[in-house]
Amino acid sequence: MSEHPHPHGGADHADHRHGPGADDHDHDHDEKGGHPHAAIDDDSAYRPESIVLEQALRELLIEQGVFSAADIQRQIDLTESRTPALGAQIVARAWHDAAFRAALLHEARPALAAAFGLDLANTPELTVLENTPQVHHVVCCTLCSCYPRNILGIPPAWYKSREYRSRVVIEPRAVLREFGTELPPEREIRVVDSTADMRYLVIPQRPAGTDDWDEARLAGLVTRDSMIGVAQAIARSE
Ligand SMILES: [Co+2]
Repeated sequence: MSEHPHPHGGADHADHRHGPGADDHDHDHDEKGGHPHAAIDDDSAYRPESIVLEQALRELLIEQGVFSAADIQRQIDLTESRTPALGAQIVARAWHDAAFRAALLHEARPALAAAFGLDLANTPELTVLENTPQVHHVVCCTLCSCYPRNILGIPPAWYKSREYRSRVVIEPRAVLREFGTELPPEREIRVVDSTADMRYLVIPQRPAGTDDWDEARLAGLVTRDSMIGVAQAIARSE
């Protein structure tokens, strides 16, 4: 595949498992923003089963008072307000502050609540993994598109593609190479599979020559892809 494997078709999410509650769910709302639940007009006769089921379930849960349409909109707005810039700040802090890094690796959600004021209590468990000279972690969701949206925002299209989801677990080294990431043959690659109950964030290796950098400058080296593990952090330019 090229750097960005072809995007998935709409039916990719038919198997989707939602976590409990409305938080951090994975199915694709309108990624362009706007009104994700615009009335279905009949311009297109084709509606995938997953769309029909989602609407039916959502309407039922609203009708039963489990949550309101406004709750859903609020959660969508929150998710869409999150971008990889937040993840980059978190990684930069972890590089810079050994105590925070240890707390983050030990139990991510309380560490993030304390250091960044993030309320992740009702979101899926988050595990932070650290890339080292010995081990490189790569994140995927083999089932659908589970992703730490509360930290990184909306996942890229390739992350949700069937090609990425299936190939990265079988031949991670080859997939990484297609992203331009060449790892030494002796480095172990661990692929972790996200689920409705567990999300992952990768701390990439800190680039050499940045020992005296402050957090803001370090954050500029942390890309979205490096926090998924398909890339390394940007090397310091001389
Ligand atoms: Co998933």
